[in-house]
Amino acid sequence: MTTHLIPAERLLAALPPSLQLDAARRLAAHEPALRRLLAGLYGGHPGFDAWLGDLMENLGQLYAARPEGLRALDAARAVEPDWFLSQRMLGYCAYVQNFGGDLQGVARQIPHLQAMGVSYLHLLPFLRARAGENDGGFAVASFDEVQPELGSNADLEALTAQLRVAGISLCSDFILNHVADDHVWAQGARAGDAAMRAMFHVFPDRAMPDRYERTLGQVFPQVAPGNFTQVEALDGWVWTTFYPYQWDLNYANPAVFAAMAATLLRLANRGIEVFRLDSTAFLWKREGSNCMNQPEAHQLLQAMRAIVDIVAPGVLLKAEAIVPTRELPAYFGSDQAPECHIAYHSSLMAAGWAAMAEQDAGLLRAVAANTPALPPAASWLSYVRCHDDIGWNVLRAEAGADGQDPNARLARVAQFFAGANGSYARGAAFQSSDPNAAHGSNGMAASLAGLESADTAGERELALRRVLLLHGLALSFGALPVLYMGDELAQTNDYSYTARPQHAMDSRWLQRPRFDRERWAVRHDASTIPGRMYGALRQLILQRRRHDALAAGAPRAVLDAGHPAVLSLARGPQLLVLMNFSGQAHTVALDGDWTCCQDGRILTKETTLEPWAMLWLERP
Ligand code: OTU
Repeated sequence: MTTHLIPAERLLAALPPSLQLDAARRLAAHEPALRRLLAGLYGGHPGFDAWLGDLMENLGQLYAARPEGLRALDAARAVEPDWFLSQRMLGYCAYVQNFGGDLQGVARQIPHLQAMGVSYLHLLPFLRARAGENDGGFAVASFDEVQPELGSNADLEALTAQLRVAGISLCSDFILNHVADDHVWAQGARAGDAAMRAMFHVFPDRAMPDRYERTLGQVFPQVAPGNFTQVEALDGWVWTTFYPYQWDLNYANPAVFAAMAATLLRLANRGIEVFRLDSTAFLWKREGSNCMNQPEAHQLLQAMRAIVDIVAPGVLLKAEAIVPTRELPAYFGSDQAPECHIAYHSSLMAAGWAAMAEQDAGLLRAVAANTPALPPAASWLSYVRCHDDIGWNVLRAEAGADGQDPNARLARVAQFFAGANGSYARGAAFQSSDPNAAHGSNGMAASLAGLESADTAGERELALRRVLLLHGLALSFGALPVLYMGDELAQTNDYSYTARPQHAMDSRWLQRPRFDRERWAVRHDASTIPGRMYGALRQLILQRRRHDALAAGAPRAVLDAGHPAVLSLARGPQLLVLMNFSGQAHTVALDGDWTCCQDGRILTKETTLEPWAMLWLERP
């Protein structure tokens, strides 16, 4: 035993001499912050020093176990820490089962990803999930096993290695807010193990839950109302922010933090390069608050980042915090305490859809104005759709800023996407418990944009323009854009979930179809809808790669286009993106000459944007 050593030395002692010099450098850079953060969170616990020493020794073992190839990746990334800000970065997100059948099948799809220029693949949850209902894999039973139908750990390691060779980073969800009720910790808690019970927030009666509920929100108000679940074997109530079978972890307990940090590093050592930190906003509970975005949640993430910077510095952390725009910048941390490298810009995503429904880009302009520039090695993540609903509540502040009633306004947007009043959209309202307020909307992008309801070639054309408009926004805003599987082929809603009892109550399954191989087969045929979509999207992707001005960190300014429906986005002095969010043509004045990136036309003085059209212009 080496317990006589100070904590940092216990990390070094676990390493072979060949790794110690590097490790000492990384410790010098990050260990003081780590110690300060952990002392702030857990310093009051008896035995804190011994706990910290054990943690550092465990980190040392995981450091020593990091495979050679990944250590080389760490070194390469250290030389170029802003590598993921390039306009050549392109993400793609898919379910393993829908995209490739299993992990080996995903590996066979690598050529498809390369053809699109993808350099980042987010595979939705593939670790062993709860038996039965499991929220699409977001109820994890074991972080150390792959879901058996999807493959093995060997398949996972083989896939990450193949992707690395292809220049594609694998991103995996790291579901750190909760575990499934059949995870060993939950089983232990139910069996009466006190240490396991302490991994969760368990209350003997309704006294505390009722006090917390006064200020808590609800994520699934219809199918999973309330935030606590009574469990007979616990003889009490356990905190369950999401579904009743997803038990929130108690990060006030240092054992939870230490175990989850080690879990993340074990996965990193299998070759996962980016972790999508699921539900990061919810990690810390405070009575009298909505228990989101608490300062301690940020300290936890900063501590996790310091650990990654010491043990696996090539790894990126991505915040999935679906919160109002003003709460987002905090997820990047500060110079002294960096936090996540990447954060979902869900307000931007939602505002794009709202602009489409309102035929007015006002919400987009407001969100862009509230979006600060980021530190040098940090990036927003932009997207058009994902596996979740489009949550409208993140837009409340912007939607109410000009004196409008934000609830009524966002409810109208949600109704629009549910097809109300003859709208072209084919989607579903999600979890709206109050008909006068908005929660979220579900549906594939193409269906929401009118492709499913289109009867004529003209209507189909407009629907395609609308889907491309939102993709153009995601590709040009200055972010890491992530495409959602199926959108590249304009796949529409999948209604089959209604026949599956374990999915029928959750309309997010509308947007979780299988990869459509028939559409893929005709992707180069411009006489087909998938071919039109794929071809036009590829053109945008290729255009984006050509322009340094479109990199995530390059400057961005929203200009006045002279019409509320038109968004004018300047990316430095040389590049201008014009987007018409309305069904009317609009003429926009131009200063000086511009060349249209799409067709090489020279434009002077003004240009007319057709309904739902978009132009990318560069200085000649
Ligand atoms: C995340 O999402 C996942 O993306 C969902 O698929 C999971 O169901 C959920 O966590 C539980 O693991 O609040 O900030 O409104 O946006 O559930 C994280 C629906 C979240 C999702 C919401 C969400």
